[in-house]
Amino acid sequence: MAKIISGKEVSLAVKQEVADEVAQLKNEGIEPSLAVILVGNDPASKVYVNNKKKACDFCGIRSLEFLLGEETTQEELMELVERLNNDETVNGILCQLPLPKHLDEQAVLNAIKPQKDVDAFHPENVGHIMIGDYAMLPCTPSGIMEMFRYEGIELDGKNCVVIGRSNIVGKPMAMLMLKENATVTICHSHTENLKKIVSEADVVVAAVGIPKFVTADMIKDGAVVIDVGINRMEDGKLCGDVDYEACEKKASYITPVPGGVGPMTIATLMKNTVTAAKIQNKRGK
Ligand code: L34
Repeated sequence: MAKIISGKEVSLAVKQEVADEVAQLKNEGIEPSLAVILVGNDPASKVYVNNKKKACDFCGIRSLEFLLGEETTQEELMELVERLNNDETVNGILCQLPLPKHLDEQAVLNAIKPQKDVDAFHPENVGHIMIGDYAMLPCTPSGIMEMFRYEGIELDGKNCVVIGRSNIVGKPMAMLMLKENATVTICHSHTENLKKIVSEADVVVAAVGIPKFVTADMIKDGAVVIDVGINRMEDGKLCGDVDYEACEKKASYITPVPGGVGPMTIATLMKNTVTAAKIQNKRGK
């Protein structure tokens, strides 16, 4: 039986710390603020953006929401980003992904001022992460590292396997675990012998976007299993990339969906917003 790593519990601890720091900053006349841009009507994105707003309220961070129609043009979106870049009262800018198909995602991410890039998706920030010298980290991988720290899970020398190679999760996740001296393997849709590779892992991070992709026969006894997937099933229920019921019997630690990695993504965003506010007010890194 695995120990369940509760994203609710860990994220609450992180958000509490952030709230304390925000209170202190406000005493010094600094009010951290986050602008979130949502384009279109994706129902999942709406839920996530709403959860971000709630977390801002909890932490005392000022939040601005820009809800733009599905038919928004690239030019309009770029203009909004530019306006927020130049607005000194805005510390963090996040454009919720995915964007509608007609919009160029990378162009938008490239336009966000690196100092305000609380997702750490701008090429300049991605570069900092490659080198291992950074102020802000992408929210999901960073939230997962926070879970490891909270539970005292040591990565040094461990065999870590990331399934998925996205710029948002897979690639940065691998870099962060590498920095902790893990031996990291990234698997993806073209990987041969994926099952064998995963079955040798001490830590598995699943970020593929396929319900129950990771089955119990792929998991080593005592492995740590982190589930990044949030798949919406026909019955409206959420399902991760891991066959939770079966893997839970073999793993030493496992994250649930919902209530696992998702809330951590949001807690880390709060942390990054405060970091951005401090940098912009010249209060250290
Ligand atoms: N720019 N786009 C940008 N930054 C991000 O960091 C994200 N991500 C991913 C999608 N697009 C993004 C998020 O915010 C995924 N993500 C995210 C955020 C919050 C939650 C899940 C994913 C979340 O709140 N999850 C809840 C369940 C919510 C529900 O009911 O659907 C949970 O307990 O997992």
